[in-house]
Amino acid sequence: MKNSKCHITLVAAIFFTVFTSIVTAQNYPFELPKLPYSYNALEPVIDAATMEIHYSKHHANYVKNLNAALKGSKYEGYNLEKIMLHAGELGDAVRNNGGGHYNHSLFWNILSVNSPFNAKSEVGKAIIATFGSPDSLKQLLNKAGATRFGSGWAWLYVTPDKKLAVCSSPNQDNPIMDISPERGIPILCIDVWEHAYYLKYQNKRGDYLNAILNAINWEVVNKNYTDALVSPLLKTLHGQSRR
Ligand code: MN3
Repeated sequence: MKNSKCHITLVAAIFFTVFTSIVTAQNYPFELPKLPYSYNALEPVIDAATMEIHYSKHHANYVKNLNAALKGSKYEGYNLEKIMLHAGELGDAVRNNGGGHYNHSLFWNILSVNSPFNAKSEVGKAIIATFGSPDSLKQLLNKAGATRFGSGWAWLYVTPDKKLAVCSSPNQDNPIMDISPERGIPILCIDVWEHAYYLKYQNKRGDYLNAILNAINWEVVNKNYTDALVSPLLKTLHGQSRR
């Protein structure tokens, strides 16, 4: 029993280790990644109907529209990382759908109702050192999401000088993009588009934020954090943001 549990944990760790690089290294034609759990896995925080529509319609459309926008263009050979680093020059269709694909791929992977905050993990220690406590971080993320007018995202990201920071972005923008005023590698994101919560929470974005901030997969966020610290992308962002 102990061995099989250990085996499952190891397989999960390998899966998540390769997630970030797999997504940003993807090339045209882009593909919808497999959802890492069933549609009802996050209930009662996210209902199965919302999850199914969000993943199989919204995310699938970003992938489809990204491929359509790139087809035959001189950017067809760009991987997802390069698309985001040059989002400002590739046109709105590539920027919005490329961001939509990356953001949702990250979002599905950082959610879980069964992976509590661990103060002894690397990201746990960094969060306590930076924000004081996980609750203080949740308040900042809640505020970032609640005050983003219209559609967008709230982010926890690693800055080019390896610090943790919180911001929000409009539409499908993210901190990797050259057009973002805040630059860094995202390690946790919350979708605050109405399509992410309206069926269950209607206009109560604050209730959705309170609920989903207690459904974070902290094991994955820790992995994203330690990966980001040694990622070549962080050096690229450091160079770009100093220009
Ligand atoms: Mn969405």
